[in-house]
Amino acid sequence: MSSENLAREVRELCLRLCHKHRASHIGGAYSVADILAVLYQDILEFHPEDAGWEGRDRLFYSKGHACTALYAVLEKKGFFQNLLEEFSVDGTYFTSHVNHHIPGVELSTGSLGHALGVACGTALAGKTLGKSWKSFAILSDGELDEGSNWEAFLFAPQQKLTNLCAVIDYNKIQSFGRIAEVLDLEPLADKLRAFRWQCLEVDGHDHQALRQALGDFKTGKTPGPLALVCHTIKGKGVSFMENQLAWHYKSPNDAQLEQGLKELAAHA
Ligand SMILES: Cc1ncc(C[n+]2csc(CCOP(=O)(O)OP(=O)(O)O)c2C)c(N)n1
Ligand SMILES: [Mg+2]
Repeated sequence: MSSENLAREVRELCLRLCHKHRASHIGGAYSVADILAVLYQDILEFHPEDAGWEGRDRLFYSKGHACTALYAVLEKKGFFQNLLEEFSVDGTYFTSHVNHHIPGVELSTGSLGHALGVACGTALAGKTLGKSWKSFAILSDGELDEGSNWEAFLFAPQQKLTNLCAVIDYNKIQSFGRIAEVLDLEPLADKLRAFRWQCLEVDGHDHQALRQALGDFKTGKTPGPLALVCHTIKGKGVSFMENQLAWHYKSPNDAQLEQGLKELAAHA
């Protein structure tokens, strides 16, 4: 399957999950869907039947509120089944913020600002032990308001973590407004470079650009610590959700489900 098709299937499943279980955060799931699809289709090494395989690349998904996108891609890649039935149901592990009891999930997240520090520690362990696997963290832009991220941004170059990549889903919207209005991050790339990171900027919905940048990191052509700033659109893929703050919270009703599925299918 192509990463483009995987991303479309992930978006369809996110929509069904949020509709069926009255769940939130589809906007942030849609901004990161292409990033996850490229990573899981073309970049990361893993074995779904042996999720804890020692040689796997480690992906730490910091924006745990947008759990549907990660759960959907893991199910599509064969880590588990029955997500649509079990999501957010009492007694299952499919909590509505990311849960590490689920096969393929490295770290429980939802309290923002934690995954980059853990990814740093894991990268340091891998480097110390001479392992070839890589450590990735996926961050949202609003969560960069958390100071813990900036401690990790300081730490990684000091430790020469060439095996660490921070992927930033820069969708320009957080929970109560636009990033530029709530707490501006600009000039983000310059800040990261001043912290002595390699920093690349890409269109986070352009699969070829994502594949190139992430592939060069994975093969060692672009050594880390690498910050990949992905310019994205919150709600990308369904017209009435795009760039709309309300879709941080809303769950689709029956008519919105139908309309969304129609729009996603049109891109097949
Ligand atoms: C430590 C912490 N503070 C506050 C929240 C509440 N919260 C949930 S999502 C969110 C921000 C969402 O915006 P962003 O981080 O940009 O995520 P995305 O746009 O990718 O959905 C906040 C503040 C939280 N989850 N964790
Ligand atoms: Mg955001």
